[in-house]
Amino acid sequence: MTRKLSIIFLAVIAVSACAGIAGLLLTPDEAAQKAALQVHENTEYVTWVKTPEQTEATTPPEFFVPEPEPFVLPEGENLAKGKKVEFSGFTDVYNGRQATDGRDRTYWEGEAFPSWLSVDLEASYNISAVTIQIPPLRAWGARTQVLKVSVSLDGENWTEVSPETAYDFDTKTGNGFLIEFDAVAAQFVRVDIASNTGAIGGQISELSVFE
Ligand SMILES: [Ca+2]
Repeated sequence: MTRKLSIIFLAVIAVSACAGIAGLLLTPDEAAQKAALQVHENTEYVTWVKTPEQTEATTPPEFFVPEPEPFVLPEGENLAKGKKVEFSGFTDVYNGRQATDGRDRTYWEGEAFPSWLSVDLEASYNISAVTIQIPPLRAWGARTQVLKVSVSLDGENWTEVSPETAYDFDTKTGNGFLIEFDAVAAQFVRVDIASNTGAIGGQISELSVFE
């Protein structure tokens, strides 16, 4: 390499180094502006929007999802809690036993319509109310179940105490219903579900029975 070429080469290196150092010495604002300009050069159709001034995080009203309302059980002992059940069938792991386990997030789901589930109270009681719940969770969208309630002393001969009715389950109203009727002696309580807009079968997370 000739002396002249060596000088030119060293000059190029020096200029490049100075440019690099100048880039490193940009203030944060200058660096951000430079980065934005580079993006702008590479994206012809980008629309730049200035972010609004705000002092705290905000959520648009249409994005707000209210907390589920708690479902309040009647006073008194739930005679069905922990008691044996029989049922028409079940889906996946959603066995009927989960309808009387005392936990409102575990549930029974029938595999087809009509679905039915009954509980044996193990003794006769003068009962006057049942509650039917599904899990009180946001993920459970609103649904309508058409169902009726019957009672029995022997598990074979049934008396209807609440006629077939459409119940609109919604987390806004606790995802549960209290069904009251004239007091009647019964050892068995059965729920027949004719349809459910939210699943392929009936769904109950807790069937509770009260005197
Ligand atoms: Ca349960």
